[in-house]
Amino acid sequence: MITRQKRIITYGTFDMFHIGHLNLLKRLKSMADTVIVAVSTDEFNLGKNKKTIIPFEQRIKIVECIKYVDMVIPEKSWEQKVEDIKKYDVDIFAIGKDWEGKFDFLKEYCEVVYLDRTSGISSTKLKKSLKTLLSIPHDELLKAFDILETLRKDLE
Ligand code: C2G
Repeated sequence: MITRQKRIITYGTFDMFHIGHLNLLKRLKSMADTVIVAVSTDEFNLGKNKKTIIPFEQRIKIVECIKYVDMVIPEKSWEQKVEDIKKYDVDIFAIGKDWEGKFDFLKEYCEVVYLDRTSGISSTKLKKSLKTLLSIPHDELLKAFDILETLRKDLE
């Protein structure tokens, strides 16, 4: 008896793609045969009050190239999830636990799973570190690099 392929969908910004995103997508692939990822457009992110560093066209290309991902679509609105689940015949909706409970209304259409997040990393944290680094005056950074270079040479 041929069992139908199981299909799972998730939604996200995937800005500054990092190990937290990769762990989630890898987990999805272990849960289903087909992994569909809806990547938030820049316009949709403005509605989430999320300013992305990497533009949508690049974010969706990066996600598309992840070996665990079978298909990518744009996430343009909060309302599209029900339509997507029907259109792509989805069995499971999955997303990180930071959204726990927010999408229970989808249980009417498919299984809803909230997955553990990867601790210690987030696009917000990466942006903050980048901002701190960029706020250091240029000459101070050069001084720091000189010191590091001297230390490196001493250790040779
Ligand atoms: N994630 C994770 N561990 C992290 C960071 C993120 O597991 N350290 C997961 C999130 O829980 C989410 C996915 O990676 O399931 C994408 O994270 P974001 O890009 O931050 O997604 P978000 O902006 O929250 O968009 O309609 C739903 C929204 O579009 C979700």
